[in-house]
Amino acid sequence: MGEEDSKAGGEGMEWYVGVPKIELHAHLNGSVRDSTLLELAKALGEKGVIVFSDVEHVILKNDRCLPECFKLFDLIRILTTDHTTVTRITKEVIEDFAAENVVYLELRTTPKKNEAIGMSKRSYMEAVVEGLRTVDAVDVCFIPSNESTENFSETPHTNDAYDRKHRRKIYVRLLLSIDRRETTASAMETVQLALEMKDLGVIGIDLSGNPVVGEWQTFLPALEFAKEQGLPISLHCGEVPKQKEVQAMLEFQPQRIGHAICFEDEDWRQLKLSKIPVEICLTSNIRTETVSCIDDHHFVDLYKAKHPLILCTDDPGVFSTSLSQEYKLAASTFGLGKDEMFQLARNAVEFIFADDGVKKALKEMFDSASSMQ
Ligand code: 6MZ
Repeated sequence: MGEEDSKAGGEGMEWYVGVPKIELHAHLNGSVRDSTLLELAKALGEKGVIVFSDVEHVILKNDRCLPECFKLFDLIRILTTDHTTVTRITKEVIEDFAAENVVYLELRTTPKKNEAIGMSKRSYMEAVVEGLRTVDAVDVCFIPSNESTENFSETPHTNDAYDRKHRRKIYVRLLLSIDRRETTASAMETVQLALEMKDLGVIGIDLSGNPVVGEWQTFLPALEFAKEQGLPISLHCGEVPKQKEVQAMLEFQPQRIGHAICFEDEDWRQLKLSKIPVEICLTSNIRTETVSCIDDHHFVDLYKAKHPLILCTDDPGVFSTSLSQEYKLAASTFGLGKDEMFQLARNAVEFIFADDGVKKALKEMFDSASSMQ
């Protein structure tokens, strides 16, 4: 697709790490470092809650089909679901994304209840927000009302201002996920919570979870309520063949969809007409074998059709990837040049759920980065 002499696929990782990037499809519990999972598993092993040797190889395994992924998510849930750990993993995940120059992150997570330890969906989310507050390696902007005067290109006048400007900065917004195992009432509770936490960076709703589980009709009332209330929605769509559901999801007109794999010709036609942006997760699709071979990935068709696309990681911990690696993979597989990759990263600004003030700040930052390319 690109000119031979400007191919980015041949660049080292440094270029992909250095380029500013926007991540719009990352699940919190799918982004946990292996080292943290192993440490948590060891601690629970010592308490006799799990047998460490039974889970160690599960955590370290690299290739997982889709059903195996959901078994791993159940294990991760056991390891991470207490308030202190939720705060810790949130902090680490933000630091990891910021370290590879992700400048805007929409992190999604499923609010969880665990009565045995006094955890409600709200207290789970408060622990996530606490994680955002405790990040110290980077400035985290997540409270919308604090951001109006901040931008990436502020001119420094004093040493303090100079230090502030040169600290790494990341905008973070949260999407609350509805798990496909949930009931209508539970999904509704999540949407209500999202509305109540808008001032704390919660910006939208995601529908995810094992795609073979649950019925669209179960979640529809909550999703319609979210839509009425003006909450943007991203749906996991077509991860497995379920044509009726894909049709219903496209008719619902969410703000974005994730994956878009098992589509019939008519679905592709409708998707392209709709211009609904697609969150593309290359490594995830290959590892879970939902796409048979990367050369056949629908990225190519959608990219050629100039359909709105965003490269994302899905679960960088579970799939041992990073956003920089996803960019490198796309460039080398599809023959995209540096300019095309930079443009792909910049285009994502249009599809974020945050407001125009954040979009403006991000565009300025991309513009100043482009002059340094
Ligand atoms: C569908 C996925 C997913 O919410 O506990 N999740 N749902 N398809 C995928 N592709 C592989 N990857 C992750 O993060 C983990 C949860 O995100 C959803 C699943 O519900 C998983 O349990 P949180 O932070």
